[in-house]
Amino acid sequence: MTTQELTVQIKKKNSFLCIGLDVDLNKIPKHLLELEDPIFEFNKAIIDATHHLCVAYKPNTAFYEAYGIKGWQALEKTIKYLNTNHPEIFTIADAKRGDIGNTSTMYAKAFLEDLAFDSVTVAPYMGKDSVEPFLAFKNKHTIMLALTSNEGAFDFQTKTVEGKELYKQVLETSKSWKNSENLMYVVGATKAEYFADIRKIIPNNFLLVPGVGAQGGNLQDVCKYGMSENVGLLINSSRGIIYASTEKDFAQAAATKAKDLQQQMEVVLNN
Ligand code: OMP
Repeated sequence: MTTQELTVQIKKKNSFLCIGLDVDLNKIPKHLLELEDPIFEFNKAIIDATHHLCVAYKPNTAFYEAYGIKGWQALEKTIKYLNTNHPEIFTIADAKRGDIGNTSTMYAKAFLEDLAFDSVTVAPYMGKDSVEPFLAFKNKHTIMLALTSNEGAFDFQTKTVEGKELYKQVLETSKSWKNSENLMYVVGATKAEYFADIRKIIPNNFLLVPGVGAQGGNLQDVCKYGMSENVGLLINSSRGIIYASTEKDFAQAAATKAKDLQQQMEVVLNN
């Protein structure tokens, strides 16, 4: 999917919501555990109830890898379900990969070719040759960590290196990489005060913004400082939406939470 197509979907749905599919078998409704594939059944019910309210889904691969082969199969079924029934929805494999080029190529194939996600999250620590293999995929996107939502972001990302904060070096340096038009960046919603500075460096790239909901980030502040001309934001909430209820009404409860965020986004878009 191209970023232009993504922006069209955002305007059509009045939403730039991304729903995180971080499935934890200890948190999903108990009646699903009796089914053959509880993870997929949970995702399918959430997708069926919320697809009209969001433009993206983001399964974090940790929540699938933790369950071994069954988890990976559930991830495969989930992405196939999305690509078959909702091809207009942007999909993110939140895997935070990155390695020497030869290995990164295989990671990129796994997520962008075999599983056929639209994008994958990548850590920038190993530099240009670890990220460019992901960028080589046409109409696919590499979402690179810039300023993350957690406390540990202050350990390295905001430290000054050669006169500039490290996350700013990451943004600036990556602009010169081959196929850098395929880059998006992760910026945490918990760091809204940084968005204005970030937009000075990358005015138009899409930003994946996790941290709204369970981590306490503020949607309005992110929009005020982070929105670009083409909207340029995908705001993610995982636990805040998918675990709204642990009873049989879980999918409906998730839809109610998603609608609440979508309506706030609609107000922002109409202003
Ligand atoms: P909730 O806090 O439940 O909404 O989940 C947030 C999701 O976004 C999880 O899958 C995290 O791993 C992911 N995430 C962050 O929370 N912070 C970041 O800085 C980056 C990510 C991410 O790359 O998506």
